[in-house]
Parts: sequence; structure tokens; C-alpha cells
Amino acid sequence: LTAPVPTAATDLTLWRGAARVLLQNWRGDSTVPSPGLYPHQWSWDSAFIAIGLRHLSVRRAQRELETLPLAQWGDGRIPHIVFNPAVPLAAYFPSPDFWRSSRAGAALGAPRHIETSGIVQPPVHALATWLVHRFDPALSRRRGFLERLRPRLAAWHDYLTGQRDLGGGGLTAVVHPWEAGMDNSPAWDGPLSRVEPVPAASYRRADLDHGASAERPTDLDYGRYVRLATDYRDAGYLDTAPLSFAVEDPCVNALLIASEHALADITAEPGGDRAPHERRAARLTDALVRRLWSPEEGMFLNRDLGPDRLVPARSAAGLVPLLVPGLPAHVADTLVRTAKGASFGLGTLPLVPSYDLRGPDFDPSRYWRGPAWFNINWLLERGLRLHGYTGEADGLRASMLREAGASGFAEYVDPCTAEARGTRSFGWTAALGLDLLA
Ligand code: 2M8
Repeated sequence: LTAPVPTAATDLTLWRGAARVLLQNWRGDSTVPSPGLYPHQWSWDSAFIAIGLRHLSVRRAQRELETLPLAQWGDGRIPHIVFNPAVPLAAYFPSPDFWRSSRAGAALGAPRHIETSGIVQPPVHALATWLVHRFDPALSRRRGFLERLRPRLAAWHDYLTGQRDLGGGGLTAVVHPWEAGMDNSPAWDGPLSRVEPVPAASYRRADLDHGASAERPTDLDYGRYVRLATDYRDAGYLDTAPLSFAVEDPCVNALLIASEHALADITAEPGGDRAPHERRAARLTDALVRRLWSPEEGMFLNRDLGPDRLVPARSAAGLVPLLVPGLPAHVADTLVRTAKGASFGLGTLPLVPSYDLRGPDFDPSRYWRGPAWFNINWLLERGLRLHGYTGEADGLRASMLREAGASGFAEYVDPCTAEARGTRSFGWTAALGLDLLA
């Protein structure tokens, strides 16, 4: 153990509970989000988990972040799932025999001996790497932690800002709802409506073995997810192939910017030049505001690259850019006003919901269509602090600490009642709770 154990009784209970989840979900060189529902390594989960794990064991946190890029593809992409070969195929769908990465991704340099998915997830990794380094710089230097990760993180960001600038406007785009991490957000309903679902009988949903169907995406959503993933795979995971789904997401891009700033720090630490990364972060920030900011809505929206227009769905993804350091002050202030308003209830509800409470498709229980998620709230807490909203950040922190423990470290909660939803003993809920406690 590298962190002091808290002394206050409630903190101690939370600390113990969170530590238990992280110890139970540890698999030797990485952490599963949940042993039942998600029994492999997930990309952005690992980054959030490492941020919390550093308080228990810096070595494990470093290991978590080192393991993931071992599965990086030659074109720079870090896959959204790294499969554990010891887990039976039927335990999770889509399984390695669906993605067939080592064959279908061979031309793009997919690993030959590790099976992965072929899509990506939000780039939280450089940010997590920097936070883990800073926690124990001496150990990090001794182990060459930053040196080993820096070229891989740079290649990852080059991929996202290069091949994945599908709209040509200076932002990165996602080609599947799973890539943004908010699988069934109402923001995808419009773009997804153009996708022909595969027949339900052509695959088996393993998620329903572990989760209530009212809290998971619908079969229609799944049919479309599978169609998109199949088409992408059959095109050899090429980003130049015609793509029926391509969207610029404000949360993904905000995390890329925050991570690009972290990459500047990572580069400068051994004496390298931070300027190219700072310049890229500034260019991305300009593009984010130019392409995704909606003054009318007082928040960022997704841009659907098919018709090239903003999607009018108000998802919490549109508040996450609050964590971008160089955001114009009037934009940051407007975002906070929107978060505190009737749509997102910051300061009045236990946690900020994943989607506009007053939106026509709001559902307090169904996955990313309303429930509150701890990673999004953690990002907002960080953003509030960054822009000087200390009181709001303190309130959100206290609320997250209370609900993380009370919900049994739930995957997500009803944003109005804070009742637990989804799976329990969920990795990033425990990790980020621990981080806020420290
Ligand atoms: C959820 O997504 C996976 C697909 O990647 C699934 O539903 O099977 C999302 O909540 C995603 O953000 C998360 O990374 C993943 C594992 O926790 O689960």
C-alpha cells in the first residue's frame, strides 16, 4: 500500500469498499471493469482505474497503463478491448472471434498474438499517465514509466488527429457509438437511424445474462452496433472506407485536448520540447469551439458528419469540455450555468445525469440515456475546479463520495434518487471514489 488509510469512520468504510473492488477486479496486469458483465480489459476504463489505483499501489497503476498499449496497432490505434484468452468466448459479445483483429487488422499492424477489438475509446490515457507519474515521480523515473509510454501515446494521438480527422475540420471522429463510450446516448439516435440493423438471430447478447434489459441498450440498438462493427471489420478496419457512421463528439475531443496537454508535460519532463503538443492542443480547442459549440443550447453538441450538421440532443458529453484548460471564459461560464440549470441539476440533484432531464428521450434507468455516471461526474468536478468553481466542485465531490459507497460502487445510478443501476462493484466507480477521497 502506498497511500495513507483515512481515519474518519465514513471515509474508512468507503476506502475499504473501493479498495476491495479494485483488488477483486485485478487480473495480474490489468483490471476488469466488472468480472461478470465486462470480463476483459477496456481502454478508457483502464485509464480511469489507474487514476484511482495509484492511491493503493503505484506499481499496479503503472502496470495497468503499460499493459494496454502492448495491444496497440501499428497505425497507432489503442483498441477499446484487449481480450483475455482465458475467458470463454461466450462470456462477452462481441468476442474475439467476431472482431478477428489479428487477421482482419493485419494490414494495419494489429498485434499477431493478442486479440483485440478494432475500434477505439476516448483518449484518457495520457492524462492518466501523467497523474500516475506525478503521484510518485521517483518510482516512475526508476522504472522508465514515461519513457516507455511517451512514444506510444504520441502515436495514439497522431492516429486520432490524423486518420480520424474524418470531417477535415481539425477534430477527431468516432465511427461507432461504442467508441465514444456512451453507447446508447440519444445523441446517436439520428446518425444511427441510417444504419440497417443485422437480424437479431445472427448473434447472442451476453450482456443480458448479467444486466436487466430495462437498464441496457435495446435489441434495435444492438442490431445497429453489430452492423457497424461488421462493416468496419469487413473493410479491414480502414478509416478510408465509406463509413455509414461518423460523428465528432465533444467529450472525446475534450479528453483528447486534456490528454494532449498531459502529453506536453510528459514530453517536457525529461527535457523534451512541449511546444508542438501545446500548439496541437490549442488548435484542437479552437476547432472544438468552432465546430461543436452551440450558443443557443449553452453547451457543446455532436456533429454528424453524414449531413455535416449538429445533432440537437443535449447529452452530458456536451458539458465535459469544461475540463479543457484553454476554453474561453465565457464558454466555461455558460457551461456551468447550463449544468446548474433545470436540464442537468448540478447542485440540486445527487449527480449530473448523462442526458437532459427534460429531453424527450430521457430515461433515468437506461444506461447512457439519463443515469448518472461517476466518470462523467469526476470529469465535471475536475472542470469546475479548473475554472474556479470551487464551491460547486466541493458539493459534487461530497455527493459522489456519498453515492459511490451507498450504491455499492454501481456502474450508474438514477440521477434523481441515486438508486443503484447496472452492475455493482464497478471498476471506475471504485477508483474515482478513491481518487476523490485522497
Ligand atoms: C460499456 O460499453 C461496452 C462496449 O464497449 C458494452 O456495453 O458492452 C460502456 O459503458 C463503456 O463506456 C465502457 O467502457 C464499457 C466497459 O465498462 O461498458
